[in-house]
Amino acid sequence: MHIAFIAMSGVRASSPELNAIGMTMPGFVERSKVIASLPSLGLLTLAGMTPDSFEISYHEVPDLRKLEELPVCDVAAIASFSAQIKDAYELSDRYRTLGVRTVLGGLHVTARPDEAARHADAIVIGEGELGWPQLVADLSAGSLKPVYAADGREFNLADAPMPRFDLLDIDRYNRITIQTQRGCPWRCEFCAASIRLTPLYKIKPVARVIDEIREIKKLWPKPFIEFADDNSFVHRRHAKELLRAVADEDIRWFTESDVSIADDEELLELMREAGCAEVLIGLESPTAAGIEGVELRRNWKRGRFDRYLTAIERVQSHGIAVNGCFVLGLDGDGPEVFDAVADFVQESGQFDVQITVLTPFPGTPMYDRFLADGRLLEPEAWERCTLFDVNFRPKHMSPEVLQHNLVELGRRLYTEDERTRRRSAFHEHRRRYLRETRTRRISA
Ligand code: B12
Repeated sequence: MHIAFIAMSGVRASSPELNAIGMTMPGFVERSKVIASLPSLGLLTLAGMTPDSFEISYHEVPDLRKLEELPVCDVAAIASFSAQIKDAYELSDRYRTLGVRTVLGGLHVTARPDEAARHADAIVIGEGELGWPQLVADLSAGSLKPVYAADGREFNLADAPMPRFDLLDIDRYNRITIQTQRGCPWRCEFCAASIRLTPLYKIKPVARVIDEIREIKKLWPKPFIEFADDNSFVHRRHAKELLRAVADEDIRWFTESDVSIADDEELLELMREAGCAEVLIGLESPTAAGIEGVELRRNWKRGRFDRYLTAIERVQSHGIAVNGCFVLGLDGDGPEVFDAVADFVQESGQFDVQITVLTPFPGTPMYDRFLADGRLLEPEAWERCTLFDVNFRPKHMSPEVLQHNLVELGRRLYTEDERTRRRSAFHEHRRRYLRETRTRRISA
């Protein structure tokens, strides 16, 4: 029996204005090209749990309209996030008319299982590793069930399978993803990432992570790796053990973490020595009013806000570039936020900046609140869940003003000059740190 693992991939935006700018601005183009070529780690992981008795293959569908032929298979296991889920449904429906059975899973399916079940022979809700072994056993036994749910069970990352990186045409990728942790201690109201799969903060044993890196290096000797983590290094002991081990692997890598990494000089030094090139940090808003209440557990990000600038300098002084992310359209922010982001980026000296619009993803408290308040423009327009398309009524501006000013701010932030200025600000942070360290050493 042949299982085809098919990822709806590629990055997109619906707004024509944004698509126009995206194609011209160097900074914007570069970022989307980088992330667009990431493989689906979710599917490669499930492929790693599939018995050898199955024939398997891996495919990516950046644009369903351009897909000439459906990959030949007996079972299609299809992955997508919300933005492309309708394409995933259409692809699944087409397979089923041809008598091919289909399986859907992932963040969106977990948030909208009833909707997804209408388009598949089986759905997997929650962490895929929990449902997949039973699903493939049922496929072999000819007793496939419609739903495989986690039902409160938690997958232990110590049992994580080796993702099937060997299924990839490695030259197509400028980064490969591995996951060192899952979950996050914080509860940002809009977050639609792995906290929607597990309420826990889970770590993968260091030896397993190193095994995965070595598996990738068999295909790509000097890889650039993206940790598909939502918040690396929260567990400090695990983090430092991991970084000491990664340092011996001679790789360069990128990850996402919260701003508290700046508190720990030893951690920053270990990140640098382990080859960390850039860390993406969710700053969310350049204003105290904007960040107020975003993190639901204990307003944690508001508590860190006053130290954002120091934190960025401290991380960059260790030669680690910071990509600070801002979410535009938060309830505490008005039309002044666009200038505030530009001013903050200027003052912070951060190396890179990512701007997205507040996006009420299904399965998030924010989606439910906006739905209840009648603030969603089109409640089920999942194709607008791109992080770049406005799909709600902001509190202090119109949707049109938000959409237009996102593009205008993109024009200001992603010019060649701005990128050059940011690059030299980043290097200045490092030079200043080295100068101070030297002076301290001499005067000691
Ligand atoms: C890598 C990545 C990508 C890659 C994806 C690679 C690919 N080919 O699929 C690319 C660059 C293509 C991408 C594109 C986009 N992305 Co993106 N991306 C990520 C990132 C950084 C890591 C995801 C990851 O690898 N997680 C690790 C794996 C192991 O977890 P997983 O995918 O959830 O898979 C597990 C389960 O969900 C389940 N599962 C998943 N798929 C399937 C399928 C089946 C059949 C089964 C049984 C189980 C199953 O099993 C897996 C193991 O437990 C996350 C941020 C983050 N840190 O999570 C954002 C993230 C997932 N992306 C996001 C968004 C918005 C986008 C874009 C819309 C951006 C854009 N404007 O184009 C597009 C959407 C494309 C689409 N298909 O819909 C949002 C998604 C929110 C949501 N709920 O929809 C996230 C959470 C970022 C954010 N901050 O909000 N992205």
